[in-house]
Amino acid sequence: MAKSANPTDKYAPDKKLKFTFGLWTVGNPGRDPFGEPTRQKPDVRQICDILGTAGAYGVNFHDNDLIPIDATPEQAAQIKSEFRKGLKDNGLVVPMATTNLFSDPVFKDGAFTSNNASIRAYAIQKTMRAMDLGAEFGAKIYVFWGGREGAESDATKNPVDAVKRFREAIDFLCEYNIEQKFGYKFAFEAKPNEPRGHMYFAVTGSYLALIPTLAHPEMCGVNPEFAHETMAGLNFVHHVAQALEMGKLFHIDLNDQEMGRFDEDFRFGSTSYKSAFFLVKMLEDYKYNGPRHFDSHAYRQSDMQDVGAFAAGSMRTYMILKEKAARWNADPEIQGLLKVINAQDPISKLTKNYSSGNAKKLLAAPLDRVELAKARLPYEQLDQLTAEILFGVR
Ligand code: GCO
Ligand code: MN
Ligand code: MN
Repeated sequence: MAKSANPTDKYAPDKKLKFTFGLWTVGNPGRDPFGEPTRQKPDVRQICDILGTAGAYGVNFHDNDLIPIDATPEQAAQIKSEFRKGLKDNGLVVPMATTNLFSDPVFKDGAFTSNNASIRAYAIQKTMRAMDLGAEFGAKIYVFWGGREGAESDATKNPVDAVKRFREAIDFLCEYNIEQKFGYKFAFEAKPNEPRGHMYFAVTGSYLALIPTLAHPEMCGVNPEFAHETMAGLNFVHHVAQALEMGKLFHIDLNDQEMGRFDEDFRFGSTSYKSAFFLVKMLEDYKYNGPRHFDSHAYRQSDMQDVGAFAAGSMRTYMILKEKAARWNADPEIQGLLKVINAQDPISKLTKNYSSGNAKKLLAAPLDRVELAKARLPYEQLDQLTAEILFGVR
């Protein structure tokens, strides 16, 4: 068995938090659109060993991360048995699986939303087979990232048809899930662009709006990714908040990203300290119980030893931010300020539920806007205290 992380370290990864990585994340060989790989791609066994050593809980995969698209049945069986052994030896589980519907040329214009009906059928068939594969390894969450579901020009595809085609595919696959008794929960992952010029379902909210229109809304939720809303200059924490409040946060992709740049997929917490802090605080405050998946990769300059540091660092940063969040919640000065800014008034009971009596009382209430505007909002003080906790001086 691989050497495990130091258990006396208070920032050692906590298995209860279900930290996971994808085969494609730790296995990323450092290729980018402008350059060839900078490190040798590790095999599944090596990936399991790296993650076991770092103290991860699990590992996820796309069908073709595990089994190359053109593998023979014998090769597939061989890889599966190596992977199974790697998982066992490192105490790793597979909580999530997904389909690669973006790498092969057949998907150059999309999968479920392709204009070509045979390609749409192939995409659904490929997903069914990938669901079988995920189930073989015990996955209970199935992610749908619409990698090529989009367009460069709206002359090429009808965006209303795209929504209808996507829904048809998901409704079909939900029935397959039920019939096969896989027990998957489906988690949709939004992204505004890359690799397409414009991607359908650009933000998490797009999927939250689609879900109630599906045949099995209870089976479907979201998998928001830190980098994706951030790329578009949006506040990721707010998107996660809405999913969480709706009971639809089934999975989360943690990484980092600077606004307005290419799809960086940086190590979690490597650049946006404050957003990462508020994200961790929210996940912990609201007792998010799903996997915390790091969908990121090491810098292109890293060697395999540094990839190990990347994996360990991702989890360690989460543990540190979790501790900072607890410190924030326990800070008497911060708590005092929170009381001041969240002014309470018994009159707010009136708007909890509508009745004509309450409406009458509210209309007659003596609410003086000039007086109300005088209430203190010491937000500078509160934000500075937050910064000091993050800077490690409080
Ligand atoms: C991206 C995406 C992908 C998906 C993954 C799961 O990097 O743009 O986030 O990494 O999460 O393909 O389907
Ligand atoms: Mn991404
Ligand atoms: Mn992702």
